[in-house]
Amino acid sequence: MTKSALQVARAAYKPKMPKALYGSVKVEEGAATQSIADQEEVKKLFPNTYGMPILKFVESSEKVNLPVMNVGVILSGGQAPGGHNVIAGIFDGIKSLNKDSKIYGFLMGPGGLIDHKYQELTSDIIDEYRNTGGFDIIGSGRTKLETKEQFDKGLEILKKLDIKALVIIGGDDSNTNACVLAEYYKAINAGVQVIGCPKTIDGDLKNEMIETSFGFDTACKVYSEVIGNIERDCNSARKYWHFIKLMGRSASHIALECALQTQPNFCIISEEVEAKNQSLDDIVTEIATAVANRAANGNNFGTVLIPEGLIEFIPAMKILISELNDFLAHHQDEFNAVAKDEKRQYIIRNLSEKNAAIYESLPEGVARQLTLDRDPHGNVQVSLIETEKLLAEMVGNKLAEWKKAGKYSGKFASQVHFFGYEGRCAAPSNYDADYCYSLGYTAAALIGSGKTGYMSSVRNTTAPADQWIAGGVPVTMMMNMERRHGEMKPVIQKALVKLDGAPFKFFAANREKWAVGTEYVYPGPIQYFGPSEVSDQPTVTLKLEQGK
Ligand code: FBP
Repeated sequence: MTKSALQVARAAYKPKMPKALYGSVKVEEGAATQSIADQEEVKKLFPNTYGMPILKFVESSEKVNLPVMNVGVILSGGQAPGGHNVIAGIFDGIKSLNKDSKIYGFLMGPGGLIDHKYQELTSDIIDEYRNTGGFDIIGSGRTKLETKEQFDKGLEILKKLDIKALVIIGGDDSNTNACVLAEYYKAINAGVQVIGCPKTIDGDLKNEMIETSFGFDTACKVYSEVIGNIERDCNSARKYWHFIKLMGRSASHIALECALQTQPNFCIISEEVEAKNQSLDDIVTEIATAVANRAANGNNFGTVLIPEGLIEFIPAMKILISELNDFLAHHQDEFNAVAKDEKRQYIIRNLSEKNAAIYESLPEGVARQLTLDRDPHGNVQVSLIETEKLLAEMVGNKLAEWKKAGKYSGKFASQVHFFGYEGRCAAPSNYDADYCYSLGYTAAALIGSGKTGYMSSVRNTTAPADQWIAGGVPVTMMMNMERRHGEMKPVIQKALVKLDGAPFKFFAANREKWAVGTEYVYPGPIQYFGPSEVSDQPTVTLKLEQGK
């Protein structure tokens, strides 16, 4: 592999860790825990892993030398910067407990465990990937690990490789499944511990004990750099409104963090749209008003940030999508037989009156996407809907109406962008490099302490790394019961943007000023070297959440 100059220099970076992890550690156990809701139901489903205490690792003078403990690792779901450092941290941590322990990576996600596809990760391989972005060391995948057959199939290869612990690096669903697996292996006395690590750029796997999911920091910094560049471009040319969609599936954490970093003229927060029961037209009117207000000051340019999951948070769109899903599930063949230019009218004729009116108001392209792009379960793939184009087009139409009515006299030209994949494999920021390595090292300490059903937790991360607190949180503690595919299931509760939380409140208190003025902030590219106040900054979200 030809390496860039940055990659070569970055390979030498030594991630910072909580002070306690540098030598031998001992575990301090807190009080027994319970799930955040539905305690009785969750307890019944996890008789062996429910109620365990929160753990904290503290320095110890005792020398530990544990027996050989081979460990398996799985990267699950979408890429997030820092995954390689989690694996490096596990590797170094496990070797510190016994140098003869081995690490095996299961290839291309949880599917690798089921299909027995794996690779031993030796020190040469690990060294090639330290502080790099991507998940390419072993690949990732979205196979769900959830059935007994899969668990048993996995156990065969774990036994063959004498693996005593499995670390699943994934988001809320993967960690839920990791916990189900931990419970199952404990119930059948399989002798395999299961530990989770919190991953996802979306930032929606967080709670009292998990401050943030790894990758969120780097991805937001990458997007904010480019948003800042666009802001500067639009403030230079003064002729475009830029509509920028940001990845993040459902929660708007990424859009909010980027807004906090770059102070755009407008940022939609899906959770607020839902809480205010806003329609698509309400959102379009709000943006058009911002455009008109700026135009009145001679500023025919601006930036709008749009969270990827917006469509599903607009209550009326949610109802429309649900009716479309049901209708097409039963009439797909009939729909396929309709001539291309008749399809739109066919849908309008067959929807309920209210939904037909909403559908009719949508621009052609989006209406088509709602009926065409469906996943294997028959659901609309909302992430493929080009909301940035939809809003740019609808705002343009609204302004044209206002112009006719003499209510607006500015000029409106738009550009659209979608930032997502370009942030998922960036070289991890110092924050993510340190956080991930610490998460991995903590996972190794949890394994060394014989724990299962825990998620690796590193807290107090707005302080310098030596003051970070490493420990473990029982996964059952984060669970509640939710309806999934028509059945009540125990799942880790997804963290959406809290409208009464400090990051949103800060945004809400400033957004009017940012809408009218041109108060852009240009964060520039991630800095891997240099003064700590430039290169070691955590996200604004985290700082505000921790009152800093
Ligand atoms: P994870 O939750 O698995 O980390 O995935 C995050 C994400 O990047 C979302 O933001 C996005 O909607 C989705 O993955 C895209 O998935 P894919 O890589 O399959 O296109």
